[in-house]
This record gives sequence, C-alpha cells and structure tokens, in this order.
Amino acid sequence: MIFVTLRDSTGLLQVTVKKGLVSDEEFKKATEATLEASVVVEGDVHADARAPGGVEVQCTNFRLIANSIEEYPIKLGVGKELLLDKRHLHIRSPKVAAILSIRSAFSDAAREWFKGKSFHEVYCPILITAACEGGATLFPVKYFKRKAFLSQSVQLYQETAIMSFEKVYSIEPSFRAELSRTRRHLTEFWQIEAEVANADLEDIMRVKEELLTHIFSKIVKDCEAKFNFLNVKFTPPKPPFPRITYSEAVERLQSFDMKIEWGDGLGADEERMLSKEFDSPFFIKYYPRKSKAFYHKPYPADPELTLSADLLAPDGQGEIAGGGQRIDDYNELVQSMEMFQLNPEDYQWYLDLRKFGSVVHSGFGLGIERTVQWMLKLPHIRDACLYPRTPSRVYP
Ligand code: NSS
Repeated sequence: MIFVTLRDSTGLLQVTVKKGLVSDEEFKKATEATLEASVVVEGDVHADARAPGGVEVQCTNFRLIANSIEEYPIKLGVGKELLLDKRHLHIRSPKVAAILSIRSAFSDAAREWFKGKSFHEVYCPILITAACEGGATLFPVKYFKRKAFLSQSVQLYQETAIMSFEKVYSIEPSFRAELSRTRRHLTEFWQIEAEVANADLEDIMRVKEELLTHIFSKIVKDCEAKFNFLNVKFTPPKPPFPRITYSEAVERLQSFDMKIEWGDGLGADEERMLSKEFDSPFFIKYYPRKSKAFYHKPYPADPELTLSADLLAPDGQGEIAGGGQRIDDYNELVQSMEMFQLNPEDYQWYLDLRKFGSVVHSGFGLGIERTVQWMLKLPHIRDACLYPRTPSRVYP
C-alpha cells in the first residue's frame, strides 16, 4: 500500500493506493510518483481520525499527470535564502499559502468596509513625475525621452479625485528606493490609501480606526482555520485606540534614556520601544513639520507641528499607517514646497487643486504587509509577500 499526501487549494488529503483496488499499471505509476508530482485520484472517502482533515480516500483510480523530473529542492531544514531563491516553489507550502490567503482576505475586508461607507475605488498611476514622499527614495524610470518615477503613494492623485467623489480609496503598490535592510522594509509594498473631502485630522483618524476594526474582526472570523493552522492567536484590538502626541512620545523615550531630541524623526528603535508600552494599535499625532512630508497641514495653534497622525502596532512592530490633514491653502502650499526645497513647477496640477475651490481634506495610507506581519507575528515583512522585493532581492 502506498500513502499519498494530496494537496489542492482546499488543503491536504491522505490517499491510500492499494494493490488490487487499482490496476497493476496504476499501482506502478503510484510507486513512481515523486514529491510534488501532479496526479488525479478517484476513490471512496472514509473517516479516519489519524489523517489530516479527519478523512482518507481509498483510491480506485490513479493517474499520474506529470512527475517531477528532478529532485524537489525544498526539503526540511533548508536555509531561508534558498527558500527565497525558490520562492516560486515555496509558495506551494500550505504555511505560505495560509499567510497569503489571510493577506488576500485583508484587502477583501477593506473593500467591503469602504463599499459600505460609499467610498469610490480609484485606480491611480504608478508611473509619475512628482514625488509624494521626498526625492531620496524615488525609483527613476526611463520614460522614452523623459525621466519618470515609480509611485511612492497614490495620495496626490487621490486628492484630485475627491473633487468628484468626496471619499475615495485605492489598493495599489508603492515603491521606495530605500536601502533600509530591516525586518519591516520592502522596496515594493502595497498600501490601502483613502482620502476624504471635508474631513479633518480627527475625522480621518476615526476612519482609520473603523476600517481596521472591521478588517480585524472580519478576518479572525473568516480565516479562523488558517490562524489555527499557523498557530497564531490574534485577538482583534478594541477601539478607540490610544492616542498620544509626538511630544509625549519624545518625553516617554527620554524617560527610558533614549537619545532623542524634540524634532527628531522616530526611527525603528524609538517606535519599537514605544510600541512595547501598548497592547493595541495606538496613534501618535502632531509630528513636527521637519519630520514629515511637505503636504502636511501645520497645526494652527503651533505651526511647528503638523496635523498628522501615524498608527503604530504594539509588540515592537511600530508604524503601520501614516496620514493626516493636507494643506488646503494655495499660498501655504507653495511656501511649504519652498521650505522643503521642492520646485512648485513640478507640482502645477497639484497646486491647481488649491486654486479652484479648495476644501479641507485628509487621508491616510496603511501598509498591508506591515499590518499582516504584525497580525501573524511574522519574523520578517518579506514573509507577507508573494514575491518580496528588498535592496538585495528582485528575483524570482
Ligand atoms: O510614507 S507613509 O508613512 N505615508 C504615505 O505614503 C502617505 N502618502 C499615505 C497617504 O496619506 N495616503 O507610508 C504609509 C505606510 C507606512 O505607515 C507603512 O505601513 C508603509 O506605508 N510603508 C512601508 N511598508 C514596507 N516597506 C516600506 N519601505 C514602507 N514604507 C512605508
């Protein structure tokens, strides 16, 4: 008798191929089948508590469709680099598939929430000419006789679309030529981004909070078996998420003897330290102007600060979403561009939005891989991708 473990999109199934129950020719084929061969099996299903899924199929008809023509390179104990080089094969592993399907459920749940709240999905360009998040991390692309870049965020284009739709969202890739080799940086990642007309900072923080609350509760219900299979316990955090200010964050860090001055950006170490203080995602708001991108609206009561709010996840994960209120005044935006040494000429279309009937508006971007990494306690962000892209990896 031969035991075959069969895998399809629904999971694993144990099959027994017994001499006498199949033809001699079929039995021979079953003995020849190698690891990862593709086969078709017909048979009778029997309950068997020892088998994965609690059932076993006794085969009555066995067809070998295609055998492996070399030894399968992925075996127990192979190193992480080999698994990444062979990612095109490793994604067949039920563990990888479970992570990827939770990620897929994540964007499904987001779409469901946006739809219920009358947001319009917009599809923004990836080939762009003006930086959203600063020139240092732009990927240049030769665009015929011109120079273009890969999008870092669809935000600026979403800001144009709210003038038609008021509430928009997009689920699109972002690219950053960041040489950061950390467990939470990719050069290509996906964001769920939203932009809302007539919404201020507090409004957009609530949108972020409600969206995530919906995603978390929907996923744990719909993907319960996958969480169990991955042996991950995830308890959806309850809103409202705690809110602290940037200045409070700096004071806390200084009280832990971390070397940080008011005005510095919060790096990975600072975020990790702060995120150990909370057991649910939490907001940090009012970041200083110089630590944030040019489009953030200064806080009217203290123009050194911005009407911004990042969302950080606990357990050492750190930032998973960024956003806030945008500058809606033409002159203020031109001044800000100058302050950040950007050329207003490059942003004519973006400035036009402030010339012709500007409105108060706010938005955010949520990193999908970072959030999935946190939910599933993955050691590295690349585990949350079908094909991770990092400074040292664009293959396969
Ligand atoms: O740079 S962000 O903080 N903000 C923006 O791009 C805004 N323009 C979004 C908006 O308001 N529409 O990036 C947003 C999120 C951030 O919180 C992370 O979760 C994720 O995007 N992110 C990354 N994930 C993986 N790798 C890298 N390098 C990365 N950079 C940002």
